[in-house]
Amino acid sequence: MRADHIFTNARLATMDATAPGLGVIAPGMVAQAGGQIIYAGPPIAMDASQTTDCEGRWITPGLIDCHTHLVFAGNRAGEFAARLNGASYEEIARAGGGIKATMAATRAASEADLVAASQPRLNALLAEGVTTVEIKSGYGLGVESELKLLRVIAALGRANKVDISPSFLGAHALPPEFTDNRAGYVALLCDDLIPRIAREKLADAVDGFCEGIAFSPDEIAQVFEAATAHGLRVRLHADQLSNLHGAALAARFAALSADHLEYTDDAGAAAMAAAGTIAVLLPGAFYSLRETQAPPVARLRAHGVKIAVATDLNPGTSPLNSLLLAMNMAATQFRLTVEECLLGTTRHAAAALARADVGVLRAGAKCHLAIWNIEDPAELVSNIGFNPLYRRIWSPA
Ligand code: DI6
Ligand code: FE
Repeated sequence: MRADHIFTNARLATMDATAPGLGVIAPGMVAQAGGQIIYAGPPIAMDASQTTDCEGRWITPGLIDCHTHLVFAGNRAGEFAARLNGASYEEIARAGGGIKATMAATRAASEADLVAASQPRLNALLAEGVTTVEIKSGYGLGVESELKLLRVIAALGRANKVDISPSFLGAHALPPEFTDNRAGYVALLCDDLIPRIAREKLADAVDGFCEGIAFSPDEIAQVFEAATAHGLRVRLHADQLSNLHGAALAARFAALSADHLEYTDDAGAAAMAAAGTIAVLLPGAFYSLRETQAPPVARLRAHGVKIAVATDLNPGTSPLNSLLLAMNMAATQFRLTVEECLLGTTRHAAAALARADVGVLRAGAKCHLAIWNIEDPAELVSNIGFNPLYRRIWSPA
């Protein structure tokens, strides 16, 4: 076996499901050929065109942020201040702020403006060893403006050494021009945008915001019927601010993930387990909104629901531009274990994106690596505001 590049003298946290815990192999090595891992295991002799001596450093799979809204214009710092003065997120949204405020700024921005505004946010994630990012539309809320966002997301994928997983989130908020015609907007999503997005392969999945200030379970079901009819998987912002049984609705459509879940009940957790739907926990929104009801982690564990952790990077509820800090928050705010946090930003996050070729160090996976200046993988969760990345390896398809 000959490799293009081998990474020797390392300690591996493979995240391999066939091994317990983090799948630690120490000492270990990783071999890459043609952009794929051809070997991850104890040191063996192997010819290679290039060798990197990792000097005992830890190697994990490149991290995966499986839930972001990082393409947007403007900022909502003023709303943050208003919430500190007692206004609620819902009150601000019902008064025309929130998502609609960012919609106005995003509609006014050109594709070039949006790429330029989003690139620094993406850079910050990549600087922390992230090699795969899910990015949602959802701030256009109209045909051309949503297509513009999906084009910007595709442009970011072409311009950066990163795997991008685009999601269509037209069902994020009701745009002002449809205030008196909810059914008309839902029909626009189902009959115009989703067929076109599926045809032009502009998104891998369709997302929705099932909440009193957004879309009802019935409206989301219509959107998900259309997505399914056009061969697109679904994911859902579910039970974030109230229990509308969004988790069970997501499971009914075999959703890749149900996200937030602060108000999900036991029936929702059981339905997710039966459907294999990943629970994506978003501590940035919980923290920024100063929520008090944490997701039902014990119920999710009891039912065997796989848990992922993401930034939910967005200008309103979660202006959190650090996946490392998101892991720390998930541990301290939601009491996830270190192992749950690390699996939650690797193997389980990959499952939320229907990717089996990232998030794990094993032969056949893409060679996306993060090499760390740490003595213990737990440092990736315990650190607050410190980035121990030594080197990020991303391999083109
Ligand atoms: N839930 C959230 O927390 C974000 N979207 C969603 O459905 C909020 C997005 C924003 O406030 O801009
Ligand atoms: Fe979100």
